[in-house]
Amino acid sequence: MKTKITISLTIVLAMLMLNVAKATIHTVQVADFSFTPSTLNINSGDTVRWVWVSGTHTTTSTSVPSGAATWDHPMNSTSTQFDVKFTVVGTYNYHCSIHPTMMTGVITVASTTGLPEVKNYSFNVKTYPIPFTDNLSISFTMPERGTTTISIYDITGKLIKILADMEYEKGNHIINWDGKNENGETVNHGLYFYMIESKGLSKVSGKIIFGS
Ligand SMILES: [Cu+2]
Repeated sequence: MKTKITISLTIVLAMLMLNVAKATIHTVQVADFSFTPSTLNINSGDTVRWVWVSGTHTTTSTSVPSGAATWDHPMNSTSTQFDVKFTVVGTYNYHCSIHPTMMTGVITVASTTGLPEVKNYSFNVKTYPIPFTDNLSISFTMPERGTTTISIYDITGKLIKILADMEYEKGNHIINWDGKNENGETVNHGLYFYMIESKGLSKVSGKIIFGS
């Protein structure tokens, strides 16, 4: 039983963490008559993948930062996918050369240099007491100011409670969970986990035990 719970938790954690590892390919759907999403904010080193959905179009750069490569590629039933890896920071405008006024898109590429170690930042999370019965404290450290979501999930990966979704200053913080879900009901005793996600920084999670 204990092994089973541990395996389930590991799978759930892995599923939640997957977003971080997979964040380097961004898909844009090409259809009549739009790029979706038309605006993308990505990091240097990320890839944008245009995927054909319908019609006859192109993805064609309009303006790119100095030093960056341009592109012009058909998107139709025989050319359904096209990747560009972005390594030069700046703003890229692109369009469909067949529908230049209707179909446009913007990609903004941000630098990641200087922040690589922060990407896997652990937030120095500590939870106490273990186990907790009526109030759990989660302490964490922000390496820099950032918009951060702190949530509680159950063993199946179901969201139980969003504790915070706000801007935190650099430094130490403590947030509490009273064992209640979004409806204010006290949840069953058992294994849960917290997740701390800060845009552009990192995403971490760990287990907590509610009740003995
Ligand atoms: Cu088009």
